[in-house]
Amino acid sequence: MAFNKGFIFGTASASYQVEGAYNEDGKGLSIWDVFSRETGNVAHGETGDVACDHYHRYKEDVAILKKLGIKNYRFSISWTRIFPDGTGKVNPAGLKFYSDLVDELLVNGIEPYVTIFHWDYPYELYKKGGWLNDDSPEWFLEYAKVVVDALSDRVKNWFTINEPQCFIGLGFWTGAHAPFLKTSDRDLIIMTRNVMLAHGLTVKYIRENAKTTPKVGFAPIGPVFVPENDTPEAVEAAKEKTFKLTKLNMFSISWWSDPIILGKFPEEAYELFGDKMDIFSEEDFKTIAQPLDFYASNIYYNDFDQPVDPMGYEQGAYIGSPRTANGWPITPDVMYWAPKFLYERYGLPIIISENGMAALDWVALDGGVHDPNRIDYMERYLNALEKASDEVPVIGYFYWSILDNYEWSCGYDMRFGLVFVDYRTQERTIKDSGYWYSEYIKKKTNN
Ligand code: GCO
Repeated sequence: MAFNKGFIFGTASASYQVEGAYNEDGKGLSIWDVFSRETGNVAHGETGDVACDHYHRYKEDVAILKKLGIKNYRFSISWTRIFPDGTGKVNPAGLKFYSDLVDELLVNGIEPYVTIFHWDYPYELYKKGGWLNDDSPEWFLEYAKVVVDALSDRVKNWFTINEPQCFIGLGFWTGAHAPFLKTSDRDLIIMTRNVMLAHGLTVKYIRENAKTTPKVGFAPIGPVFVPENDTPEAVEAAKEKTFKLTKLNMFSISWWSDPIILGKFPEEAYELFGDKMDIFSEEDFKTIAQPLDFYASNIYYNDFDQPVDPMGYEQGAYIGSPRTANGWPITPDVMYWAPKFLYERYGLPIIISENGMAALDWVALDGGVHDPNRIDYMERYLNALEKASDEVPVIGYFYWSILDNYEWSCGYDMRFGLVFVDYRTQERTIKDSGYWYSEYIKKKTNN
């Protein structure tokens, strides 16, 4: 059992969650800047105004990556740093920040992996209808072009969008994330189309215009079912449940990934939503289904049939079951089954673009941050991934996240980092898990 040679070990982050400097150097407002501060949306009313102050401290943060020997870093670009109004006039200072960050990474021997959009949608465009507006794919392309033109001489690896499941599903379906809305099926389907077109147009642009040969994909989530036992029947049943649409499910894998990779929706989409699906033309699918270099997936735990059990335990939990600080079940087997199922369906090399856990970490009397639970979590998930990589091509793993950061509507309570951040002073302390991951990478890349 071993990861392939050249396996990509990295960590991930996202602009709104770490950067802060929300209104500096010409940056415009995103929907997170605006809606996080409205009463009742986010725990303790916290915002990303300052976050980890990464905008000013990126050199220190890159130095930490280097010290830990983490040679791949996934981060996202804040659209409104580049286009304060979403389209129109470019803000050179915003572009310079990312160009400097890329340089800093490269000088330190760290490969940049750029996510073009990780949820911080421009407020000015939201006011024009956002993803509901049929101009929205072109707005996205206008933004993506500027990013690609400026960075693709140095950046080779691209994720167009992060988790459409969440920025549409949580943003407009369950109402748990900005802009905290619950919209109609019709609107959700229109938004789906525009997001997919934005992705497709951007992939095409990158392929045709990047200054170095690019590797392109996107980063959906993977709510995967795990077989109840080892029999072929159980494996088949789990696979079927993983990809089957039984209702309008904004979190589904097949709803988003089938059109993007296979060029069509699963049959059930047409049975379930009838003529609401007519907005998709043959031409659309040609734009949407651009060839990709990998299938990335953010994976934290497997899906369960029973969302809430009679005792009120959600998602497969039972009395005293292992859970992370935000209540997510710890299910390492998903790291074995997900790559297998996803590879079988989509036929692309697999990257785990996020995996990690929240814990209630603190700085101990001896000045360290001791998080044996996270080390155990990582070891279990990585073992399962390594086992999968013997059977299907798995090419990378990004731990979420390098720093503790702003966990969206949970505010700062949930600490996912390999590095502890004291938000009062911005002091960083590498956790035991950070040192552990460093040793792990060394060991596994020397194999
Ligand atoms: C996501 C996002 C990250 C989260 C992380 C932990 O996957 O939800 O990409 O921004 O912070 O997943 O919830």
